[in-house]
Amino acid sequence: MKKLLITGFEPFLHFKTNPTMKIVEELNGKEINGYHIHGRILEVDFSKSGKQILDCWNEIQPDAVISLGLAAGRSAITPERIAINCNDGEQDNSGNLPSGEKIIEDGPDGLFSTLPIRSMVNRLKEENYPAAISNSAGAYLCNHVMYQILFMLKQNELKMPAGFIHIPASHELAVQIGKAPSWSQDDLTQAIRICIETLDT
Ligand code: PCA
Repeated sequence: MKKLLITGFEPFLHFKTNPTMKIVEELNGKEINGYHIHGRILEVDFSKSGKQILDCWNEIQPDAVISLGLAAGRSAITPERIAINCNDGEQDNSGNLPSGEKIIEDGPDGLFSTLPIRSMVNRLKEENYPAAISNSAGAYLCNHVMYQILFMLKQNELKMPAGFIHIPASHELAVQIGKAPSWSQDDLTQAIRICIETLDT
């Protein structure tokens, strides 16, 4: 059976929970669309998360990689189109405060997702889940891990579906932060299940 590495992130900034963790916990060990799911949680730390996702890849030797991140304020599931070679944003959980440095000194400016992002969005909409392709994953940790995994795959000429999907806040998180569009945790998980079902289509 093929293997899918799916990653989520721990809570960060002022968000006391991260709904990506619950999705990963829920899907870990399941079999979907011919993939056995291996779930892992990454730290929100510029000095650690890149190595963590590459270590997970080495340990599991997956056939596909989907990383998940919270984009509080977005109202739809948004597969990301591209990762950029840049670290920027607010302090991470360890106090690192990047200011536009390159992730890989001589790496390409951008690396495109190899997930079937258009099919994912179409399938989600067919099932009445709001979805759209996003043209920017930002420059924070989500972009960072997306760039790290895509760079490693490109360097090693490994062809497999890999990329990143941002998700809206859960209701639980929206109650905490206020004024954010939110989805039920079950709908978030179901939407990611649909994305997995879209792999290889
Ligand atoms: N979202 C952040 C980092 C962790 C997460 O879940 C981001 O969009 O970069």
